[in-house]
Amino acid sequence: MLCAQQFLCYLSECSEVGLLDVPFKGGKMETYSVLKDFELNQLVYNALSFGTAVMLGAFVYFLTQIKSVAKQYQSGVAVSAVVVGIAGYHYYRMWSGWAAGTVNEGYRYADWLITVPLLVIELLIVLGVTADHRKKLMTTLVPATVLMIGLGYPGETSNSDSTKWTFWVLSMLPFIYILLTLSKEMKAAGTRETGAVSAAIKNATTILLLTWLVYPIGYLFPVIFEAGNEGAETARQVAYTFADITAKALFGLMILNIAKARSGDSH
Ligand code: RET
Repeated sequence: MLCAQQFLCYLSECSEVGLLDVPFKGGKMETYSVLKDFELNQLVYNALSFGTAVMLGAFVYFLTQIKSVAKQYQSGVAVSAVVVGIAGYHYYRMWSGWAAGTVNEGYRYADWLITVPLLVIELLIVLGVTADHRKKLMTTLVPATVLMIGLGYPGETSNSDSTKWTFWVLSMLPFIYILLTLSKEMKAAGTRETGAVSAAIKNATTILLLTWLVYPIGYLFPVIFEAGNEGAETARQVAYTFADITAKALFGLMILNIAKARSGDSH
């Protein structure tokens, strides 16, 4: 069944069907897929493709919005554009790798390593904290994000449950610190402000807390289910992808909302 489908696809060159990007080797068709289950493999392929499309679309949109906010918030929107631009590139690489039958978790972690500190920075730009306080927050929060992602990688790429748990616990320490610090700052900013600005900050807080929680849970899927379970691997990939879309593109929109609400009087 799969072979017939692939052959038809090959004839009609319908290369958008992930598994069916069929390399032709030595007169014999070879297919490469990460997961043996066709449906699950296709689901991850589609999620990664969707992620690429959303990130690149959001990149163009944020670029068009930079000038729509007051000068002091423009860099916040520009950073949002940089974040989804970098993610669009990494998603493209993950998607095309998956289509070729390979997974390189390095792209995901390289992406986080660059974009998570940037997300923190874009938030601090529109939050309205004093320049001094912002600097202080950045000097602890940015290293904490790097530590969180750096400690997650060895666990993510290990096959041993005990290694995975060890690095999960280690990575949770900076994670908890970051979430507590950011939610405290956001709560304070929400109360300091009134009206549309306060509402926009509260929305951004909810999105941030909910989506960031997905990551440490998604990481544990292959530990909770047995290693190599294809359903768990699919769930992990899909969870990370949707969390990334929310944490970068939707959160970017929230940042834009805050910046626009703040620009209301002055722009
Ligand atoms: C890891 C390892 C296991 C423990 C924890 C993790 C946290 C990851 C987070 C990633 C956030 C990424 C974002 C990307 C969006 O651009 C590394 C999975 C706590 C919180 C926000």
